[in-house]
Amino acid sequence: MNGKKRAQLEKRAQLEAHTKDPRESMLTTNHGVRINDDQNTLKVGDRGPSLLEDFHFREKITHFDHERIPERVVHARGSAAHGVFQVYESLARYTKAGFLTDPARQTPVFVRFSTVAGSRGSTDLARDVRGFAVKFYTDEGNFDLVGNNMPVFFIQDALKFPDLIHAVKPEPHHEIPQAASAHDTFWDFISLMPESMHMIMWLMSDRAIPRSFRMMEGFGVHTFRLVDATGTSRFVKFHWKPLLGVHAVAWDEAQKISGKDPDFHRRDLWEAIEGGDFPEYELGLQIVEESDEFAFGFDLLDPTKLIPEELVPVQRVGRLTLNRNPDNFFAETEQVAFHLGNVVPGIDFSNDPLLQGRLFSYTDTQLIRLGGPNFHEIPINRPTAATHNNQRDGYMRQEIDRGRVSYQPNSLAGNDPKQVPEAAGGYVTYPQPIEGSKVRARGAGFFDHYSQARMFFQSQSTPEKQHLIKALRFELGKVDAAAVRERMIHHLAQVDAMLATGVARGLGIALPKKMPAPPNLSVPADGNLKAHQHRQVVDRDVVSAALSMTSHVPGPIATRKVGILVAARFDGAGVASMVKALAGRGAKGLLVAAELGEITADDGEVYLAGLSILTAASVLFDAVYVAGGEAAPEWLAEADAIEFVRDAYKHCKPVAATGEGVQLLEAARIPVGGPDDPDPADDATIVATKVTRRVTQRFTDVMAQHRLWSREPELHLPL
Ligand code: HDD
Repeated sequence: MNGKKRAQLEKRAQLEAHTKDPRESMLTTNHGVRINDDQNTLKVGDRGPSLLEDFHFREKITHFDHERIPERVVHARGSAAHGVFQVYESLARYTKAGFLTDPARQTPVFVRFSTVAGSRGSTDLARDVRGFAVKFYTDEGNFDLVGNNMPVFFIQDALKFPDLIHAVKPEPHHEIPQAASAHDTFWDFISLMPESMHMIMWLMSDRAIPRSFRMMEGFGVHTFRLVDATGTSRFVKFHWKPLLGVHAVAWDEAQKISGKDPDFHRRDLWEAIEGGDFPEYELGLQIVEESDEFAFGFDLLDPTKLIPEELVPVQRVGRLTLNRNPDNFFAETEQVAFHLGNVVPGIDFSNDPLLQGRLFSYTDTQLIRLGGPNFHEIPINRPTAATHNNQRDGYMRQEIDRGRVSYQPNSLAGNDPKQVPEAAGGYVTYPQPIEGSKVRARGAGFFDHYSQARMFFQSQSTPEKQHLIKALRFELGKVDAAAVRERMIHHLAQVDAMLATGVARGLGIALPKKMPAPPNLSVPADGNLKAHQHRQVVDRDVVSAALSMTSHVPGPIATRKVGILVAARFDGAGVASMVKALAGRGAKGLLVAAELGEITADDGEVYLAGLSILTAASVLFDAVYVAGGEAAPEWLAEADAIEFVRDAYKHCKPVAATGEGVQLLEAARIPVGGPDDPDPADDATIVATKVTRRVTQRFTDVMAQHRLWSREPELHLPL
């Protein structure tokens, strides 16, 4: 939060306190009795003992003892924000949903981002899938789009979800490790689940360590249906495209951020919204006509497959803006209850077996988590659309239902509330014709587990491939069971030879000459696994540019943070013009000094250093600038300062230094470049004797590339 905004908020709070009815400031029990002493329990004499009749003490402690509710079994760690959604133009050609057909309508939303595996208090920077759950409070009822930041999932059938989660959660005997998939039970399970391979590619990629919730894509994952006013249904995949581009941090950085600021993503979201930098995403649709259901080499119902954007383009149809932080974390972020079954007329389900299973799980989980069937009455879950029905009672019922009639049909209350005809907005399920035998089986098109994994890997840029290989080396390197590691290498060899070789080499495993077929525990309906297993759904060398983060428009540098190292008597004019240039492009320069507090520049100007080399590290910034000044060489004796710039360089961030500040880069053995180097993609640092327009221009231009991944040393893998 900037100083001005904070001052405004404090002033508002003071004003509110001043204008409040004095009775509202009185401390009371939950039953309204005014409390005279909240410092001492009731005792016999001032040295006790305490008395059981102290109703104020008993009430306060009892409430405190019951303050916690069970955390979510998955996605426990979350951060959320309020906002609005508005469609650009009517989508009546696809759907009758009011919020998608009326461009004048602003639909309120509540969005919760999360990690999957960790507990409520775990680090934001775990390598993990991020939840991206959106509740639209539409005029026709709540619609929940409960997605992730990856477009596919680990498993094809919801029956396997508890197994997946048991495997990834901390191991049950010693509850280790927290918020990490790098352990035996996760990889044991995965090595026996070939259907996970595509998702594993995503999880091992940098998508699993986003720079910010504001800079990651979202996906509804499953194929859904849109139904128009004539009753025509089309298949749809939902996407969210962030306007700030799609960005990640480096794995080494993620691990360090987890120590320096485990709330990094939560803080980033909160501060951006407080500062008026509202995160924005466009809603994207991939529409597939019913007649094209079988036009793809894979099954649209298989949640381990995506539809390449090159085959079906993503149409950007509306904008989501997050513009308000929650007032209370527990009341809103913790108590919000999402459910895929919350749909509105015009949106319907497909038969994806994962989706179908989820339709059961979400309400079920809210019942235990929120303690009863009335969680829809909690303010954050309450629809803005009116509700009337004959459901009654239950724990914590808020509504005072009137009258004696709570059944339908009835004549005593005029048959109220009445069923609603479709023409008046009644929800009618799409009448999909179905025929078949009852079987425990999967569609024949579900059995190619490697082609899209390969497509993903081969679509990555060289640095992204390297990161993926290193991530697998890291994760499998933490696995003790040798057989599990080897089994994974067999799978990776089905995906891509370079990938398998690269990982095997890091693990010190020789690639076996003959790869045994990886295990496949699921069997197709016809029982003939072989017939389906190696069917290529995507040509061997197909790439989809959209899968690489580097192919996305990088987005502006607005809201990016630059750590400016300053020592006593620093180059005031230089720092001022650097901060101004950054502000000109919406970025923020923040002073980091040896100690917190006032620091005087060489021109006598006094600045406030809000961060010190002890409280900040370069992993918390997007770029680094070392200011000149006569005391700048004092940084050379400071190991933390050397690490500050060395890490920034290692994490491929833009680094600049001027005047005496350059000495720190030299001491850190960082290659230095000049502001006049012709190639803006140059991976060297920017150094100059003083800050000029050319320096600030060059620095902000390099920042616009966000990361100079080309700076990374290559793995040099043989094929
Ligand atoms: Fe789930 C929470 C996303 C498969 C069962 N899930 C949950 C949340 C997200 C997702 C974003 C957090 C919602 C929030 O912020 O409160 N889940 C997914 C996606 C999946 C998926 C994108 C696959 C495409 N989930 C999945 C399956 C099952 C569940 C197959 C069970 C059969 N998920 C749950 C749950 C949770 C949940 C246990 C825990 C807390 C909650 O629902 O409200 O019901």
